[in-house]
Amino acid sequence: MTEQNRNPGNGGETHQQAGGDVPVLTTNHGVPVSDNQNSLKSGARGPTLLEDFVLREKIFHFDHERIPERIVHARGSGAHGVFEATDDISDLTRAAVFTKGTKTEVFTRFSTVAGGAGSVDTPRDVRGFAVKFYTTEGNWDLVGNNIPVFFIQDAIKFPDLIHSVKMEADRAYPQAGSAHDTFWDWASLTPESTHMQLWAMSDRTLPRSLRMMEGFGVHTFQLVNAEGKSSFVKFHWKPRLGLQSTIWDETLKLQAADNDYHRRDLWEAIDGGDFPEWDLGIQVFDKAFADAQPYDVLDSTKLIPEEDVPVRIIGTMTLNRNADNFFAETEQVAFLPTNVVPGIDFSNDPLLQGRLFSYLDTQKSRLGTTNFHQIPINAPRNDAQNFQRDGMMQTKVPKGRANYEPNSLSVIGEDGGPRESPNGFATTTNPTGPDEQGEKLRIRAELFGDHYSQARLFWVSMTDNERAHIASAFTFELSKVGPAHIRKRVVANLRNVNEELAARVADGIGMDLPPANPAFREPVDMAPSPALSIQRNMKDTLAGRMVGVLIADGSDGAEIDTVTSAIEGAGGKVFLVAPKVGGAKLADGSMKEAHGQLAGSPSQLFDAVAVVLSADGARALLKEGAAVQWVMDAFGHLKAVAASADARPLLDRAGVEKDEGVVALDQIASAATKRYWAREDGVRTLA
Ligand code: HDD
Repeated sequence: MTEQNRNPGNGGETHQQAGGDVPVLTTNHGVPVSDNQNSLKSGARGPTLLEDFVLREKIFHFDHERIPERIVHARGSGAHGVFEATDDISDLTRAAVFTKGTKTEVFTRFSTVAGGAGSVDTPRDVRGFAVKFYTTEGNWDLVGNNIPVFFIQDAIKFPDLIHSVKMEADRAYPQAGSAHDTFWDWASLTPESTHMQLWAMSDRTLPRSLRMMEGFGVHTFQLVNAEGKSSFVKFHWKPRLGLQSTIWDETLKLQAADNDYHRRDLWEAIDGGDFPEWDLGIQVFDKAFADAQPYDVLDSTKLIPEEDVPVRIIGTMTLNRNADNFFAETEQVAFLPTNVVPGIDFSNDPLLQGRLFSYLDTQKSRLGTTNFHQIPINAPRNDAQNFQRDGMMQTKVPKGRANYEPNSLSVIGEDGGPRESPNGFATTTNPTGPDEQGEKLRIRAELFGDHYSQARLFWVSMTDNERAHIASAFTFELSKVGPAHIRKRVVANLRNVNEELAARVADGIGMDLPPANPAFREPVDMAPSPALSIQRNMKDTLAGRMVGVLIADGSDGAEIDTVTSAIEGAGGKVFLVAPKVGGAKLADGSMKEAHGQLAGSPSQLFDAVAVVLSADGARALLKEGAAVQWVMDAFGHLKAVAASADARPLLDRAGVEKDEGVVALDQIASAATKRYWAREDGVRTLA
């Protein structure tokens, strides 16, 4: 316990003094500090003295607190957890992390891509999904996204993509979104980005929660078994809470209501013991399968439909502990796609190959030292042993003279240092075959020239509502693009994906349909893949969801209790909202404390709402814009609205029409698990 002490010599200010078990405050060099609040002066009103090392160290350290933020994925949230291997795949890989029953510590960081570290959580953007597995054979980093494909096929294009999507170079806006000239200029000139454009304009980039999104390793990797046999593999993370996204208007309002919406949601879930879980799945295939597809499996703008190669679940990740310190862990964690372990290997995907260089380089510049692997969050749990030495901020003290290999000093009794292992990582013989080796050319393989087939696949795999959202998203983004020739090029490109999509967008932005962009390679039609739809993969559940309950003076306590127990009984959480933060005076005169005040707790923060009001309470709230908006938005955002009979006037004022999602209070638990898609306007069935 800290004992507070008023220092009479300094205006009675508060000083905290060590005593009992409270540690003594020291400088970075361990010197005890007697006064942390007053700099050393020459007389009470005199100048501050240069010899004040306590002041200088404190301010110097502060001045250096920031490190360069990540050039992409700067804004992120991380958590610790555990991965448990649940299936025997020793026929496919010798990786120890996959030995059935093995539990491996992990650290996972989710991120947006384009915005800076201080930007918001809910722009329309791809989300990073990076997992560091601290395996017994070293760290394996699976550095993926929540979308299974990427904008480009070759890493040499990455700086162009990122320059175009980040804030524009002269004006430094927009901070975190793609709805601006430079991104669409670049994208419209890069047909290979079309498939990912559709994903980016879909609800995938508006996740309801980080806990409700899939993750993908994106590239084709290889698994290698103990006999050296390799198989191609794609990695998938499947959230136990199902997929869920927000709709656009809801997303915009969420941004206004809470810049930290996703960060807070993840933190609070873990803090409250509601640990998010994902199953890890693999799609395994061989060269014969790869050769038979109308796309190249080494092309990161393509996916493999789950209907063609089912996802086999091989383990589960549970995030069960928040970071102790954001900077030390979430900011300093350094992911490296080069971190693979024996039994996992790369493929010749040119995007992956380029990443292998980029991340090591970036971590050295970001963290300032070649010894960044010694920072606790990055350090392998099986202790690194080699002859790499010295460098800035070396924290280890290697012993002995032998810092080279081969050496023979151990024979004379001195430690000769670590030795190679026959079981160590060995690059597998490349199963893509000798035809991949050859002349040195700046070239891409033939099938990489198909830019539209999978964009078509994505479009036909969506529900009617999802397609409407994609068309609206293109329309919105292009409405923010100034030069007409860029808008035209995007639409010309979309004609190769789907004529109706192109027509809807052209109509949305008020443009005549331009001629189609010539396709480099004629697209083919693939069978729809229901696995790509969020709406089809949502779970009717209240687990991980929160219901906002609006109460006011005069509300019936019994009704509030009924609603609360129904929601909690179904695994959901209740958030009581009242006009005053102190709560509401219920019908029986008792006070009911609220979790939040109406103006600060708009309904976009919740998955469904209940309105528990007396006739007087409802009448009073008719005059409150925030209350009317609260109900109107919940209905407009396709959420269940449950209400007491006396609350009906408020629902009427908010334009709530009767449908199956508008229910009596006792129906809340089952109604709240769904979204009511039929309420959406402008949804057409696929032509
Ligand atoms: Fe990347 C960070 C994911 C292509 C270069 N990337 C970064 C992070 C994720 C991804 C999740 C944040 C990791 C964290 O939380 O710290 N990146 C991807 C995926 C890609 C991809 C799924 C394609 C399939 N990236 C990619 C390419 C390059 C980079 C082609 C460069 C050639 N990425 C970087 C980087 C970053 C990064 C500049 C910035 C900060 C960092 O590495 O640690 O090196």
